[in-house]
Amino acid sequence: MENKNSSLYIVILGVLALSGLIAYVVLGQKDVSVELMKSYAGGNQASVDSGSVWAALKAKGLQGEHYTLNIHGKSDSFNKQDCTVVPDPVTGQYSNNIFVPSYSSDAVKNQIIMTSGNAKGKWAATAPTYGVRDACTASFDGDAAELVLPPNEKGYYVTSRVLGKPTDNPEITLDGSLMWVVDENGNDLLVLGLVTDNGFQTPSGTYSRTTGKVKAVDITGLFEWNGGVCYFSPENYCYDAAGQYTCTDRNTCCTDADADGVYETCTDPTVALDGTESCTVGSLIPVSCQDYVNEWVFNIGDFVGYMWDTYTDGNFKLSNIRFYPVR
Ligand SMILES: [Ca+2]
Ligand SMILES: [Ca+2]
Repeated sequence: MENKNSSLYIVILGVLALSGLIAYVVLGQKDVSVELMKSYAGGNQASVDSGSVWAALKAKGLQGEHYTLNIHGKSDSFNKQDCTVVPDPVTGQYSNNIFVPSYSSDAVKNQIIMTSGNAKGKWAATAPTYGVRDACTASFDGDAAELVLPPNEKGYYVTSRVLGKPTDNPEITLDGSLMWVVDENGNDLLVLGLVTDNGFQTPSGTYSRTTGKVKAVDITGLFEWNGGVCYFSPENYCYDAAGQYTCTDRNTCCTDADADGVYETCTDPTVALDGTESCTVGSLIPVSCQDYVNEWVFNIGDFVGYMWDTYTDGNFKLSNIRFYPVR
């Protein structure tokens, strides 16, 4: 979330400009209403049936509102000045370009961190602006690239197309992992052990430039998360559309040693023979636990970090990734 070079003035100007512009400029590529089916396999926030969205998008020639991310493959002689991202002073918009090496070496991890959150949450209420905050992976500037994706309640349908000359069989592998799951009070539920990660629908995928016409492929599964999360505040996570409570309650022993409202550690309580729970360290705190099946990964916390380890080969030049908001 670093925004190293912008002054407060630019931020304020950007926010004002953006409220109007986002819808018309970034998302302004004609509206296509994508009809969605929901699957009720589990969790309170039913996952999207990718198949029906895909079919509807294909029928429309993959037009429709979306955000674009271009991942460019570059050689070592790439101009490192392009790593610094400054929002447009007039529109407040950020770029949509990220730079990775055309050929990955095993020595350097080239990572793209994507941040977003639950659409009902506190972080979402800050109206985060889509775009790249750090354009380069570690090969070029020593640390990960960063992208911010505005929260959307039903998530996004995500596609990828690998472009460029097919001669050398360019390809990119994306390997996803969860980085942090922070609640509205700043507790990192992942660090506190309150996240049980069963993995992504598609943990990793390799995408190649095929010969002939480039086809978009569905990569939504890279963002569909399976597992359980326990929350201190259940309101944004534990109620279905009909208002029914869908979480399971239990207790945990948590410590807030410096009394700043953020827990540093949580452990399981000790259970006596009569079922009474107690804590050797910390206080007994109730938590509400949700089981997710193929949930849009950014819905599981107020502020969530998800990362791609990227691996490229075959003189990789460009992958065009599109995030179509599901309505
Ligand atoms: Ca970087
Ligand atoms: Ca604390």
